[in-house]
Amino acid sequence: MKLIFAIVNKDDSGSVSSALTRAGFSVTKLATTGGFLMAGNTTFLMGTDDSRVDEVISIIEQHSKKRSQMVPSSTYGSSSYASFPMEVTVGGATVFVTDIERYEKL
Ligand code: 2BA
Repeated sequence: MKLIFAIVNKDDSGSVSSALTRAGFSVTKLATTGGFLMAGNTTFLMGTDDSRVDEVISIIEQHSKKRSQMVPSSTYGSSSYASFPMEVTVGGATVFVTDIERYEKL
């Protein structure tokens, strides 16, 4: 069994959540904040069989869009007084898959 953490843009979270639920996965959504942009995103927590991990990743991929976002260059630690907006690409999704040692529903 695997535990999947998937960080997605909050604008995609409704669509990702519905698609995963429709496909029969149990999902927990956490409201999280990215350390770089300090913007809200959503982290999904899912426990599933090893054989279904690729299916989860494929669903998340289908429903997570890449976005360009402008950030002040001071976010990069610039020492200049002037702050120039710079473009970063966010998403589609960042996914971590870990082994579950023990799983209980009590
Ligand atoms: P944030 O940390 O707010 O990062 C938003 C986007 O800013 C990132 O998009 C990336 O394009 C850019 N970025 C992040 N750190 C940077 C840096 N030190 N220098 C330059 N650009 C940087 P994504 O890579 O798609 O990440 C989206 C969100 O996923 C992140 O939000 C963070 O919440 C999470 N995330 C991404 N990689 C992670 C990791 N290795 N561990 C934990 N969380 C991660």
